[in-house]
Amino acid sequence: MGVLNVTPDSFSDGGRFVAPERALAQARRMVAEGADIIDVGAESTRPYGAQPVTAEEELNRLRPILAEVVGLGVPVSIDSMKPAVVAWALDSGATIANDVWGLQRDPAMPRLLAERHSPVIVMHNRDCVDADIDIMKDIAAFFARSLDIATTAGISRDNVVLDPGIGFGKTPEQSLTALARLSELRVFGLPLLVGASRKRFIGSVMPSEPEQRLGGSIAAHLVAAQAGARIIRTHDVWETVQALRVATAIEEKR
Ligand code: HH2
Repeated sequence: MGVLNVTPDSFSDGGRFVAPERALAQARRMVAEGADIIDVGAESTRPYGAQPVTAEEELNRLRPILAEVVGLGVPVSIDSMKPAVVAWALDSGATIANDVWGLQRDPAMPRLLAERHSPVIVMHNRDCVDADIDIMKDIAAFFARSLDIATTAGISRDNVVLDPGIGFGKTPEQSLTALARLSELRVFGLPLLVGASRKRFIGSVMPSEPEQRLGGSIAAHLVAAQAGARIIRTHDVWETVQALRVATAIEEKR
């Protein structure tokens, strides 16, 4: 899954793809490099310094590009926590909802996704970081709650992908733990998505700016894939696809 942020303030690529022609060029490039899904976001969810935006502003950022990204021929997911934005994106050809609040922020979200029979990425999140909790217990309890909400709303379990939300409501240590113990989340029997790309926990292991974290991102994504992640969310598609394919080719010789 290649990340396309049409935002001025995303933590690693804010402002780079706000101009529609740049956004489209980046989407085309990611598809050519091997992305199977493009995840389009118009609001930064970074833990510090993100500017909350209205649904209207998100739509203004998405309108010039979404249909053309859909036209590239790979499934498009919409990274938004606002049901109005997700509804518009699904009407415009996006086919997957990426909800960084795991159906738990706005009750209109599960209703909408049930109505549209839309696949949904349920990501773990927390309002407050708490270094003292067992993060795996918290993630599992959150997923159980999201799945209850999904069932009640009429969302088919087959349409749910689970994501531990690396860097969301977690200390860097907890993000590392979530990656180390990812395979425990296989008990839900659902596909797992991991997005570690350029995130802060990498800088906690080796101090670096987001654009200097490609090596750490690839290491985290290979570990995640080996633990069972089926979808990897990345800003650096070519390098990530290459790493995953080489790891798979080696694995096949075992
Ligand atoms: N991470 C980010 C945003 N959306 N969605 C899912 N499902 N999983 C993630 O790990 C995830 C996500 C943060 O990365 P990015 O989009 O680059 O930054 P920003 O939120 O600042 O735009």
